[in-house]
Amino acid sequence: MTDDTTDADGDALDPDEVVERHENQLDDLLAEVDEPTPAEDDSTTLELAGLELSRRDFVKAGAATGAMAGLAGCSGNIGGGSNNTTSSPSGSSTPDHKVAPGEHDEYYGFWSGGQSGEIRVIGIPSMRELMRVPVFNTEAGRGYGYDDQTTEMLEEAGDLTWGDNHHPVLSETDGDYDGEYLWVNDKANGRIARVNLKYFETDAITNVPNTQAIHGCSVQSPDTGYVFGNGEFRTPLPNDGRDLDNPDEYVSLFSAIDPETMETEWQVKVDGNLDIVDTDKDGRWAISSAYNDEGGVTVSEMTRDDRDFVKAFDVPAIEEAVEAGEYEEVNGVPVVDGTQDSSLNQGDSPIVRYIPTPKSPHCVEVGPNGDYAFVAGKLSPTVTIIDIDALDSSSDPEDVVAGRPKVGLGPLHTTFDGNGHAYTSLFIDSQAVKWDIEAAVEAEQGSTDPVIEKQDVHYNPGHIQAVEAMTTDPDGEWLVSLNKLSKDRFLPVGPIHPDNDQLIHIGQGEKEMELVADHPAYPEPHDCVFAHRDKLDPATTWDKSDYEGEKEFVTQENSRVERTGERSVDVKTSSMRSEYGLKDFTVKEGDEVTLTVTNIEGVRDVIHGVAIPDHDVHLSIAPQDTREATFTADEPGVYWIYCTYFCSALHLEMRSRMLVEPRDD
Ligand code: RUQ
Ligand code: CUA
Repeated sequence: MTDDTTDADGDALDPDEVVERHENQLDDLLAEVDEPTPAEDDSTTLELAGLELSRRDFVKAGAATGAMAGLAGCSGNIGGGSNNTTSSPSGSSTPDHKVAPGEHDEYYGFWSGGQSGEIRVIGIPSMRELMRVPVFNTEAGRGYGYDDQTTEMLEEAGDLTWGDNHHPVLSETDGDYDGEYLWVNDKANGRIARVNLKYFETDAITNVPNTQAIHGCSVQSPDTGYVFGNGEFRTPLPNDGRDLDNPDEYVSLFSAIDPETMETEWQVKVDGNLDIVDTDKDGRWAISSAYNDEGGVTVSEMTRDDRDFVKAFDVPAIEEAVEAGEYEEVNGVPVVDGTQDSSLNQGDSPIVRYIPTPKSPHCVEVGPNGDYAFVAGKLSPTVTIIDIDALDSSSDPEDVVAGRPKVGLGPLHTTFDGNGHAYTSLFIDSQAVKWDIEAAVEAEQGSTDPVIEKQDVHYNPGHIQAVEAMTTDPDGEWLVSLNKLSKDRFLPVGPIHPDNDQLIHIGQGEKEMELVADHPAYPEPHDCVFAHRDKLDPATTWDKSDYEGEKEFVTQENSRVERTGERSVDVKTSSMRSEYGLKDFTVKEGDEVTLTVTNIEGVRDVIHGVAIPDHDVHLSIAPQDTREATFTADEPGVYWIYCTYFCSALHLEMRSRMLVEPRDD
């Protein structure tokens, strides 16, 4: 079957042309379907009869009927090859993803919240949202950005009110999740944050020097040696007003961050815009997808050439260069030159290997056994398979490409079931495609033979993740497709529609893919990562030794008011059911008040809150935790302090008073 996305040599055509052609085909088809024509086949008519004919449904209709799929011609694979089937439940019973009331999910899912700047914790397979962890945003429900500690952390990280978080990654020990930490990038502001999974709280945010947009984020396997961040936007180095309109001098930076201190240890400047990064399972190579090796600043400049280059960073070689002083220091960080012309990239052991891919690919994921990295084509309907061992042994960059199967239109992200299959999201086809990795390595480049099956999803998908797919031993039972470009699948709620996460059953990779659940999601559920529940051990109360020396543990007995200056006062109080240690306290008009509150409850579950009307104060305090808020008492009067959690039958009576005396001087 002829393909409309490549020329005779298998090279991708101009991307605009491909997309435009595809859209036109869809439009033509919709027009045809709008005018009912006599069916050649009764079952086709029945299939189509109940459909609301919108673009979102259309892909489903096309895939469900061979005749329509043939017309669509939008994928070389739909209805095209004997081994390419579109999954249909065909009488199989729907796998049960329901989790009974009171039962727990098997997996924690950590969703990056996109523009919301938060992390969401979602149970799999139920898809129930369990918790939201504010990261780059503020969130009154958890007092995040209201208590002193989190406010200072946000201020020190740039004093910004939001982030665009894309890629959550979990800490590893021996290549498996150890349940300690999660890191996530802020694409909008070049930051990386860490969430402590003992408390499900953000405990550090670092503003990575010299970068404007951290896009890819990954940990160095197998033991979280570094957290890597891909600087996507090219800027002058340093970006201090020099080279404003001289894009030849712009660079993007690959950054290595110490997971404990969150300091940036070193950076490597490279050609092109860095996209996503993953590491091999030994931590030797960090592999980044990239686009715009042209160094352009407009779309046409960025897509001028047929090729872009994946960057494979040889981590020990870069460490040696840093050790040997082969860097320039910029804003306190050693920056090693990894551009193609760098002296460090000549010879047989370059610090960064440049591997050609079709232009403007997207994303890279390393498979579970660490043999291959997979780079989705985005504009090309292929996935480039990189042989990681060959990075070391071959001097010809073309040799490291182990395969390039043709999987469908708009491939963006790939995930794994641990049984030799890859699953790739197809943005334009609105499908998840399952294909055989070894078959793809053995097949000719551009072959569709490795494709096993396609599953329709609704809306255009972005990330796709199977359970524990990023470990060395994926579980492969469930897969989530995170869809983009929300349209109209749920009750309309105004012009901005809910996004959509879809749960697909894949068995251990031996089953046909089956869509089992649809869930609306708040914009934007960008990416997710799953850990089996046995790998996490969250605390049920705070361990006060974790903040000893930083914050006081205030008991009922030592609740007190201490004047610390002419215009400053410390107020320290406990909280328990159903009273505060201080029934009231007096300060003076204009005082800066630092209020410290400890929740002295010894049992789990009992949270207390502290709200002071008109002072923008809210603390949310778990058992055995202490929180502080600093504010100015600028209006004389009586202010009722109340608890914001309904903690007992006497919750409404759980109160204290702040008495603000007029200042006469
Ligand atoms: S990558 S566009 Cu997650 Cu597809 Cu940021
Ligand atoms: Cu404490 Cu309500």
